[in-house]
Amino acid sequence: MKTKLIDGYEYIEYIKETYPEEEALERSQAFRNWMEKRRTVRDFSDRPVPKELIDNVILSASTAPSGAHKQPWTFCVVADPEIKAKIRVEAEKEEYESYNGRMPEEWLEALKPLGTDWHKPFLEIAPYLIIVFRRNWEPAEDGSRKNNYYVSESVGLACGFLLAAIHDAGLVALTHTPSPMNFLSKVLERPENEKPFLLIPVGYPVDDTYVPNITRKRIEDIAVYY
Ligand code: IYR
Repeated sequence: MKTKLIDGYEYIEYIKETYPEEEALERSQAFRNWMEKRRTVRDFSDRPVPKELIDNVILSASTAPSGAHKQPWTFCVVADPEIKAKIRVEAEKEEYESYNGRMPEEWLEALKPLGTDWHKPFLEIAPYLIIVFRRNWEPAEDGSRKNNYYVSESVGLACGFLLAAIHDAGLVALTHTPSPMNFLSKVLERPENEKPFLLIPVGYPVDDTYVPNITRKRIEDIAVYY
């Protein structure tokens, strides 16, 4: 490994990952086609998932860039049926209130094609719940708080990487946002520097799975070239 000191800090040689144009085009098309197949799934099978798969997708998520490379995330992985049941009870309590008064009519209308409601059986059926926490700061030895930076952006990126890794492993996921979700800090006894960010059930889909017939925006709708 080639190394170099710059301003007193060690740098390592970056091993380039570049391709001839034609190969790059093929790869980008293949990657795009594969990403197009990813879908949010709500109907999970209880088929077990090896823990090593979960370790790997979390490690892939943790390759995401983060503010000042602070990696301000914690992935809590829940397989324990009792904890899953507790989470379901608490989530459904909040979701019931949301769907019955807290969410405005326009929001409920927007969700209708997706078929969501306050029932969250997947919280008990999916073999794993990955609850992603954002670490707003780090506790220092002397009791003070060390800052993290761009925490939302960083954790959002890590969650994106996580979903891609889950898809790559042949698993499915659901980005669930019970609201408010502070109950997760209590149930999982998380320290005060961590706040829940996303709850992601992971597993295999049931045999006969249907997902909403949605389309994705075209390049003209999402990109502006200058
Ligand atoms: N948190 C609720 C509602 C919900 C909100 C959005 I925006 C969605 O895309 C889907 C659901 C729930 O999880 O059901």
